[in-house]
Amino acid sequence: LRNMDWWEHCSLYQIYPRSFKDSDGDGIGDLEGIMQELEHFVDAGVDAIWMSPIFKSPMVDFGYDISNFYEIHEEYGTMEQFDQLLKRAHELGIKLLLDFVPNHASNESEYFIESEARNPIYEDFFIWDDGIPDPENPNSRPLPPSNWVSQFGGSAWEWSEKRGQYYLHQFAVEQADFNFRNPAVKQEMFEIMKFWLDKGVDGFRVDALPYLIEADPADHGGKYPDDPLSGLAQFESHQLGYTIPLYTKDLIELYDVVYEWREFIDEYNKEHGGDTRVIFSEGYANITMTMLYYGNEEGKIGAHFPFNFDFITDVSSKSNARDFVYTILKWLTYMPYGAVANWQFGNHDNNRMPTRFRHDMVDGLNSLNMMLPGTSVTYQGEEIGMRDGYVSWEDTVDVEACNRGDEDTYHLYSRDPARTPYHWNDGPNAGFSTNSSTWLPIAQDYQEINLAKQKADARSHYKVYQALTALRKEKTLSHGEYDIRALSDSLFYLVRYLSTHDTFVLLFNVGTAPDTVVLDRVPYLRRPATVYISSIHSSRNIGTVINQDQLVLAPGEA
Ligand code: TEU
Repeated sequence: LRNMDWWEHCSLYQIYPRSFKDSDGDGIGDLEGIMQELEHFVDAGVDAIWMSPIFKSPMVDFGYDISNFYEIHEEYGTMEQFDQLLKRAHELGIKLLLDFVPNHASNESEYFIESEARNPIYEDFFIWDDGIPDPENPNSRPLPPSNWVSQFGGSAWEWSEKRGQYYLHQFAVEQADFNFRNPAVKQEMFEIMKFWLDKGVDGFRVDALPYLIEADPADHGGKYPDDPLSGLAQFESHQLGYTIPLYTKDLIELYDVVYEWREFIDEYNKEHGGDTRVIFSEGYANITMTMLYYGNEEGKIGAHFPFNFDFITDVSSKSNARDFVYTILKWLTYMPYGAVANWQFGNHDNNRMPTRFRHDMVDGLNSLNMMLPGTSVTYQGEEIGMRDGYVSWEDTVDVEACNRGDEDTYHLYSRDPARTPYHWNDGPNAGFSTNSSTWLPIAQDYQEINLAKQKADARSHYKVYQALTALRKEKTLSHGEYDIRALSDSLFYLVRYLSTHDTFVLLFNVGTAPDTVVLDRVPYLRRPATVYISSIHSSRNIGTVINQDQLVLAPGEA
């Protein structure tokens, strides 16, 4: 069997630092808190962690608006604490990846302040434009250069009084888009990566890549071209969906930047030796554009893998077994030959997994995540089946919800419910903080759903999760073949097999009624078989021997 590099089959875990563990009682998670709980990852069987941004930031988008890419945000701790955290993680055998946000910087960054002041070094660091003279009021402020819209609502252009020009922001007004046609910007990005690599980080999750490059006015008669209007234009004005982002998203030039980063990191790996440092790219795009992050037909190589969001975007509680199989095979079919797959059911931008699916599907979904070929990704809390927290309009802090929503509609946009603090135990504030108020409220169900309880219970989501991370050490799961098929609208199987090694079979009833599997229909399933892991509400205990011809699975049972 070939030697696998760590990232090809690891259990990767996303920490949302603001909500993981508060060590100093200010109601906000911090690095020292993560440090104190590092053993959790050893106990859970996690191999690698990626952390949402921890850099200096005014926190308009909770760290995705970075004002200094080389400093630690003061609420999260100090550089010394970061160095210690990295050292301790490595001592425990855990890899640590940072969130690299190259698309934009905070309007409080030195880059932006100097750019706005036309300091020649930074003048072209962002996308600046005069705008279009208003034919009706020639003496008033010009109109925005194009109809481009921000992901967080409203125009993507913001007027700067100081510079007398518009700047582009595809996210919040306070997140100015870098100009990636400027070589100095590209150079700065290498410097930032090098700074953290020199500290010893194991790589980066790279943020918001589809938005990296926009159409060049030079190719459009000197003007920023308008995006075409979508069918929604008649219903909503200047909102997301109003336009089709033809000139602002998925531009082919952006991939060359990613390929250059890969060359850089490969070079770094070669020069420095040690364990491989990696880049995992983030971007919601169609399957073709997503696969280009892996590399292109001309042999260019990009990210070690692009994050696979298909379980987030393509399936939900409304999906049947065939939808699941189709979604899984989609990625495996389009992926370039020899590439590494990855799977995830949630992150800090989307409703939590048990809420988006059903509560009774937690163990089945974690099993699927862990048993598919490639790397599994867990969002903080999925190991204990944490659900969305309720966050009232008054408590809402997500910039997207505040900008796009109002008291009646904010819940359609808010990412806060997936970001409420982690449930360590059933004590005050779920053991997250000693402060009586936390930056987001603690979800009401923390006494039912928390880590301490699940460690004590004979059966729990957490125990299933531990069994799964252990199971992943089997050669069959790292190196084996797969076979996936729907047996009915509600039931599908995933078989992992490898020559003379044990075969592992996942049977999953994603439907809402009991369903029967005829075991002869599951290839490679030899009988008698043994129940190795089962969902917590299953009537089958671990170790149960299956020798009959058919099995009835309860709704959600796996
Ligand atoms: O998200 C990028 C992204 O594609 C967003 O459009 C995402 O789909 C949106 O948040 C959904 O509501 C990344 C980060 O994950 C997100 O937290 C940041 O807000 C965003 O970049 C800007 O940095």
